[in-house]
Amino acid sequence: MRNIPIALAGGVATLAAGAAGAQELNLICSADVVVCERLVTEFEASHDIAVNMVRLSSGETYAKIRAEARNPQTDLWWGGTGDPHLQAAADGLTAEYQSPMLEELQDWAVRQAEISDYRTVGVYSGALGWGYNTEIFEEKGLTPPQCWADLLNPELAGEIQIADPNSSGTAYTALATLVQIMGEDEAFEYLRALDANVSQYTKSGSAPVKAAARGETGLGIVFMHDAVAQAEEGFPIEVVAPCEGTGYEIGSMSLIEGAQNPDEAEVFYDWVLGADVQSIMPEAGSFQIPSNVNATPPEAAPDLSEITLIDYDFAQYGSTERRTELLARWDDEVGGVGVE
Ligand code: S7P
Repeated sequence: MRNIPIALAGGVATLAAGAAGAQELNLICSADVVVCERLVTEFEASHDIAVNMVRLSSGETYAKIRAEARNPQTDLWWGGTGDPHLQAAADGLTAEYQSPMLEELQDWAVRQAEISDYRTVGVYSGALGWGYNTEIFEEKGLTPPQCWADLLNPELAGEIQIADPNSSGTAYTALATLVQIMGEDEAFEYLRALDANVSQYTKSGSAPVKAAARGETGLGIVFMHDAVAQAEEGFPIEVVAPCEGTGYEIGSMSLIEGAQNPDEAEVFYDWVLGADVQSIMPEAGSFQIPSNVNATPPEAAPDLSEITLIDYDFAQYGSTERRTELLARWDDEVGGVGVE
């Protein structure tokens, strides 16, 4: 990983920066920081390209790329939920690219490319649900919720965390999922009622279940694979797929329009779609379903064929109009100040 220059009194020091003129890549990674760092390490070990990586949540990345549209500082955006990638594509913020690796990908990953005119592509998939701390629930005599409706139980007051959908792709997926299951007005009525049980709207999507794992809250609404990651680490977390059905993500990747290092970005893009690379993700605590048909899905990954999945409308909920409208309504009617 290339180190960033640090401003010091009297000058600028650079810690172990790459040689002048060396190839480099500016990457934003929107998945868990552990897998982001693992990918960078593997890539740098096999390529002569230094990677400057920043981990940002999906909604934050969209906002940054949009703000930098006239002078892009990012070359490639890997991971994070598909909706903001689709919005960036529709806004012309990401570049068209048809990777030779497309022929190795699952249909859902290719469809993500097709609906964006090849300005994004699917890299993994996973369903939304929650994880709860079995010890806290037992100690307090709480009934483990199995359905979205159960989360409104008054006995769960202050026990639930979910992220802020402005910064977090996970929380936006939850918002869009509830709208698709219940209808828009009913979903906002539900979210206002849920607010009574929510102790905190976090900035990052997986933070709620990390807090539940450490006993800071009872339950976190997250992608099920992020709850699995905590259970695999040995924390007392039980993973739930909501009984009414649930939404899912197609985690995506996009090249930035006007990138300073487009060739290096394409090298990483093709490499990270490879079966071998996708198969190492579980070693870094990442339990999504990989998009390469030849990659080995993690044994601990939730089995999507056993979960009632809604027919998530990615084109509609990834569109600028719908995403902007839903986020504005969430700000008006539910609110929340992002922390962490
Ligand atoms: O941790 C993996 C993961 O859940 O993180 C991504 C998530 O959207 C990033 O976090 P935010 O909710 O904070 O945006 C998912 O794409 C991925 O599966």
